Amino acid sequence: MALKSFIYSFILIIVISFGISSCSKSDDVKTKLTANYSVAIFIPGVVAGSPTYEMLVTGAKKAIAELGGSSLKIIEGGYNQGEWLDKITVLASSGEYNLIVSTNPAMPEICAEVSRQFPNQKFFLLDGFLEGNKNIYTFRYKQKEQGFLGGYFAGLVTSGDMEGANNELKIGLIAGQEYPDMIRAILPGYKAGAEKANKNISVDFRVVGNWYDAEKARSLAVSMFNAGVDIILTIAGGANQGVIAAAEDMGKYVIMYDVSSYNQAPGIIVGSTEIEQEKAAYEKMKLAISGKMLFGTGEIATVKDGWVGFDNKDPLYLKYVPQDIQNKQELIMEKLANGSINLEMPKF
Ligand code: RBF
Repeated sequence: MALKSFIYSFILIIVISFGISSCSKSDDVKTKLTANYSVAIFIPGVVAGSPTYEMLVTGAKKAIAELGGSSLKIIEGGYNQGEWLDKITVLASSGEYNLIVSTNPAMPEICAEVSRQFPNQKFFLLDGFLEGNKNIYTFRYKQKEQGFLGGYFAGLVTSGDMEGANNELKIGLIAGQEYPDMIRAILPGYKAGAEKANKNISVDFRVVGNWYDAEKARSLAVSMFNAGVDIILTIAGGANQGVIAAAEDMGKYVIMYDVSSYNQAPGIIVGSTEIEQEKAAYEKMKLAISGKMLFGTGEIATVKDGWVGFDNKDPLYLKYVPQDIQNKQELIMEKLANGSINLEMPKF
């Protein structure tokens, strides 16, 4: 009996002390903290307006809430990329986190550098690629396919007779900045897709220089539309809003990249490629928490596996996009999914 009540008191003390430590931790964005698996998400930028970042946060929160017993801290690293290495070093050196999570193609290199100094720190990195570091697991999307889906669709629109389409065979791509995935996978995929629709199409590619300046993006878009472009794929985070505004003013078209958002500008946003980043964050976080994440490996997620796609089911897509374009787009999606079109993803 005495032993039993001792055990009860012991358990009570543990429960109370966990409660106190969780309450006393200062944190603005923290989910339930009850026990041992501690996760820090480092956002290389800010969350709002960047689709891949928003999806990571949503998916991770869902996994933490579902499994319970884990804590989640979200740190926005800001737009000064020169500070990211130091900020992640601080996280790793605290020794507080079982896992540091981040997302974008620049993060594997930065985290590998931190990893050399803190070899016990584990990392889970989305939208980037690295193999062979026993503390890092990466999950990258086959962005050549994603670009291809956008480019084919843009090619159909510029070759077709939608109201905002002109006779020139020019399409656009606006990027936040130039980076290897953009230059070696997304842009070549976009061009290949467009050429598949019509080999005479040319691509006007412009760079904002950051991921937030909507005014700069708007003026780039205006000059592209004035030069004969009638549809732009925008991959510029918060700056996307400027591209959409320009298209609205000029009766032109926009394709979104990572997440479908036709209702932001009905009849203007006419296409949207997609990645299942929320699902990836959710499923892989659950693996990590249960000790099953395959550190040391890098996965590449494809159309065939359902991680990359194009939203051709949204009612606004069905309403504004002519049936013949819808049919052709559907066919190309099937060809990527069944492997009859196979785009080599360069290794880098
Ligand atoms: N995408 C965003 O939407 N917002 C960002 O702030 C952002 N910052 C990036 C910074 C760097 C250094 C790199 C390489 C990419 C960044 N991206 C950003 C692009 C993002 O990771 C992804 O490649 C694109 O969204 C296409 O999926």
